[in-house]
Amino acid sequence: AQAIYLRNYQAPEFALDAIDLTFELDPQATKVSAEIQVRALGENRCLVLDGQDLTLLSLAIDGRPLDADEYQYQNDQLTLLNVPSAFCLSTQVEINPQANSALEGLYLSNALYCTQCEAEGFRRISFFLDRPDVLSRFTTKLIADPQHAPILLANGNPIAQGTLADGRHWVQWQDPFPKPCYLFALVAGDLVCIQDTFVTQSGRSVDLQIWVEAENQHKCAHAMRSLKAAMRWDEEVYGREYDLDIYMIVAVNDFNMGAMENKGLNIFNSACALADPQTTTDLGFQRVESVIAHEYFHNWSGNRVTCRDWFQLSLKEGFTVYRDQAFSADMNFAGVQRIEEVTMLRSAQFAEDASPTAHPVRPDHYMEINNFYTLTVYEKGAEIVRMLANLLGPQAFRQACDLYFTRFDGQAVTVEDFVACMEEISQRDLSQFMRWYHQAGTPHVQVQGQYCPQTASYRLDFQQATPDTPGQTNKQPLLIPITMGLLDAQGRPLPLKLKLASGEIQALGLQGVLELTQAQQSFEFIGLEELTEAPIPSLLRGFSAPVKLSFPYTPTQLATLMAQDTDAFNRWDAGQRLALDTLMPLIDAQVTQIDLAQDAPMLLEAYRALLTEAEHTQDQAMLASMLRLPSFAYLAEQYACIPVEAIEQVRQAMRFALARTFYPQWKALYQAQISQQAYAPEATQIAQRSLKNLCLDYLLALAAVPEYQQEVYQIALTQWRTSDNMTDARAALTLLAHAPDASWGRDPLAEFAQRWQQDALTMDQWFSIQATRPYADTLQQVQNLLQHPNFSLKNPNKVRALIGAFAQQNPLAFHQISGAGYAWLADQVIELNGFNPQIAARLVIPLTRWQRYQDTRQTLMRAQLERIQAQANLSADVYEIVTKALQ
Ligand code: HT7
Ligand code: ZN
Repeated sequence: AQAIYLRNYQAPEFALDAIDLTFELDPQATKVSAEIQVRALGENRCLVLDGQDLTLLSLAIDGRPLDADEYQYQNDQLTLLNVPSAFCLSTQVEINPQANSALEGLYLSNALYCTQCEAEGFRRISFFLDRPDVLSRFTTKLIADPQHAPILLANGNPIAQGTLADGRHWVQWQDPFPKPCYLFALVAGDLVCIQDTFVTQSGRSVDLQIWVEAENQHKCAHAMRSLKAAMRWDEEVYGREYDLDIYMIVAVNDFNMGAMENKGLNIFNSACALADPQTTTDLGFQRVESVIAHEYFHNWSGNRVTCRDWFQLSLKEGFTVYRDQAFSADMNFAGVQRIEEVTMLRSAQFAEDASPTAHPVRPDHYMEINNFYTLTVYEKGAEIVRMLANLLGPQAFRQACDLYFTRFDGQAVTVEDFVACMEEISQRDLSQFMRWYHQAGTPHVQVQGQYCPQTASYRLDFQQATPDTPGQTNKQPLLIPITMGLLDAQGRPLPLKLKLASGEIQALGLQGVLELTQAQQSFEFIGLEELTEAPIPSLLRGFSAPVKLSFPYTPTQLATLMAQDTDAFNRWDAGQRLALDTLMPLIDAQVTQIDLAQDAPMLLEAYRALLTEAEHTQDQAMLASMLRLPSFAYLAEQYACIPVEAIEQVRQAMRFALARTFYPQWKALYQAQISQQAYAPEATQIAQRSLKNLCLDYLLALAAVPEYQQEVYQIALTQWRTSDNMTDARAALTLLAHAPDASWGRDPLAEFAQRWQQDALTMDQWFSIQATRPYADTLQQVQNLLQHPNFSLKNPNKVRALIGAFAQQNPLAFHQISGAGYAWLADQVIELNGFNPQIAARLVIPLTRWQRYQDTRQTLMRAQLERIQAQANLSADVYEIVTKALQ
C-alpha cells in the first residue's frame, strides 16, 4: 500500500453533477446501474473512476456502449479514455452483499441490506469519484422482493413507488442536496418503525422515523426523545434547522463503528440507538443520547458543509464532537460531563499521542484512512474547537460558526476555512493556533510560582514543550489558553490584577485566561497585600487546554483546592493529583498493604471530609467522581515504563484500605442512595446510582475479609436479584463476578445468560464482564467464550465486547508475563484481518504500545507484531498500524 500525502492534493478535474442509481437487490448478485452526469472542468479528457470488487456488466457514454479499447478496469480504477466534455455515463455492475464481511459498501446484516460508505465504501457499490470534494445530486431506486425486503429506504424524500411485472416492488428516493458519495445510504429489509414529528423553528413539520427489527421496537423511545432534544438544541444554540421533510434512523446489528450520518438516513450500530431500562445501563442511555445528537449535528457540520479531503476529517468530527459534548453538558450535569470527557482524553488520547501511531489532528499522510478515525482526530479535535470557542467567547464563536455555515454551505472545505471564520469575526491572528492541527503529541506545561511578600506580588513561570513524535521533531510553542484563578490559604478567591509588559495593570476579576505563546513565559499578579503566605493557583480550570500541566502543589494546597475551588473540574482534579501523589510512591515501592494514617494521611483526611459531607450533598454525581480513585489507565499514563502489577496491586490495596477504614460510612451512604422511584435515565437518578454503585464497589473490596464477607456478598446479591434496571444489576453482577472467590459470580452469570440469551446487545455485556475479571486465568475463560454459541467473530460488537475488553481493560490478564495474552490477541487479529480489516486494525492497537512496558514484555509484544506483519495477504489497514509500531 502507498501513502497518500496532503501536499499532493489536487482539485477534481471532472464534476459529477448528478447520479441516478438503480439497485436490483439480491443477496449474492445485486445489480447496480448508474447514470452519471459528467462535466469536464479543464482540458483533461481521461476520466479515472474508483471501483473496488465490482463485476463490470456494461458501460456506455450517452447511450453508446463502449468498446474494449475505450476503457480499462484494473487496480481498483476504471479509466475512460477520450471522453467528451459533458456526457452521461451509464455503468452497470454486479456486487455480492452476502460475501461482504468487511462491512464497507453494501452488505447484509442478518437479513438486512445496508451500506457504509464513509470513508471509501461507495467505490465498492458503483464506479465513481469516491472523494469528499465531488458533490452530486443523488436519485436512488431500490427494487427488491417484497417478502424479504418490504421496506426500501435511501437518502432524501420518497418520490415514486410501484410493482414490477415479476412481483418485485420498488421505491425511488431523491435527495435534493448535493452531497459527496460517502453520505450515500440505502437500507432494505423487514423493519418496523416508530414515528414522531418535529416542527422546526420556521414552522416546517419533519417526519421522524426510527427503523428497527420488530423485536426491538420497545427500545426506541430514548433515541426518539434524544433526537428531538438534539434538533431543538441545534436550533437554539447554533440557529441550525433541519432541511429535509424526513429524518430516518435505522439500527443494525453489524456495524464497524458507532453510527453514520448519511443524509436523511442515519445508520446506527444498534448499541448506539437501542435502549431500555431492563437491558441498558445509564452509560448506555447517555451514549445513545450523545451519538444520536452527534449524527444529527453532522447534518450541518459535515453534510451541508463537508470536508475537501480526508485529511480534514477533524473539521467535521472534532467540531461535531465539540457540539455533542456541549449538548450533553446541557442535558446532564455539566461538571461531571467535563470530568468524564477529560478522564477519557487523559487516559486514552494522551496514550495514543505518545505512541507509534501518534498523528496530528490533521494528519499529513496516511495509507488507510480508516485508521485515522481516532481519539486524536475526534477528541483532541474537539478540544481544539473548545479552545477556539473559549478564546473568542460565546457570542463571537457563534457568529463565526454562522459565518462558516453560511459561507461554505454546499461546499467541501478545509480546517483553514474554519479557522479563517474565527479570525475574521474575532479580528485575531490565529496562525500560531493552527499548530494545534499540525503538531502531534501532548504538550507539557511546567509551572512554578514565586510569591514575594515585599512587593505583595505573585509570579507564575510557565514552560511549555511538546515531545517528539514519529516523523516530527523540534515542535514549536503553541498558543495555550490557561484559565485560572488564585486562592488564599483559606481557599477564598482573590481578585486578579495582572501586570502587563507595558507596566499597565489589567484587572481580570476572579478568573482570567493566560495565553501562553512562548516556550517560557511569566505572568505577574500584584496587589496581594492581604496575604500572609503564597496564594494557591488554580490552573487549567475546566481543562482549558489538552496539555499535561504540572505545578509543585503541597498536599495541603491540594486539599484546599479540593474543598474550596470555585471550579468543579479543578476541585476534582486536585483530588486526582492528591491521589496520584499518594499512590505513585507506593507503586514505586511495590507495597502490598497500605496503612492510611502512615502512607496516605492527606488522602485519608480528604476522604474523611468528603464522606462527612456526603449526607448533606446535593451533588451525588460530583461526589461519586471525587470519591473514585484514578483508573489503572490514568495511573499507567504517568509512567514511561508501566509497572502493571504494582499499579494494580496498589490500587487494590488503597481501595481495600479506604473500604475498611470507612466501612460504616460506605454502607450508610450506599443505603441512603437506595431509591423506590421507578427507573428513569435522567440526570439526578443517574447521579444517585453512580454514587450508590461506587459505595458498593468499596464494600466489595472487602470480599475476602472473613468479618465482612457474608455481609457484602449479601448486599451485592440482593442488588443483583432485586434491581429493576441494568445499571444496578450490572454493577452488582460485575462485582460478584470479579470477586476473588469465583463461585460468587457463577450463578448470577448463569442467570444473566439464561435471561438474555436471545438479546444480542445484552449478551455483549455478559461477555465484557467476564473478559475483564482481573486475574490471569481469565485468558482461559475468554478462549472458551470464543466458542460460545452467542459469540461471533463476524460481529464487531461481540469482538469489542470480548476481545477488545480483554486487551484494553484487563491489564493483569492481557499483560501476563508468559506473553499468552499477546499471542492470543495476535491470533484474533490475524483471523479478523482475513474478513474485516478495519476491526482487525483497531484490535491490534494494544500491542503497538510495547514501548511502555518492561523488556520481557517488549520482546513478547514485538514478536507478535512481527508474526502479524509476516502474514501473507495482510490488509493495508493492519499493515499500516503494525509497520508504524515496529519502526
Ligand atoms: N462519520 C462516521 C464515521 C464512520 C465510519 C468511518 C469508517 C468506517 C466506518 C464508519 N462508520 C462510521 C461516524 C461519526 O463520526 O459520526
Ligand atoms: Zn462524527
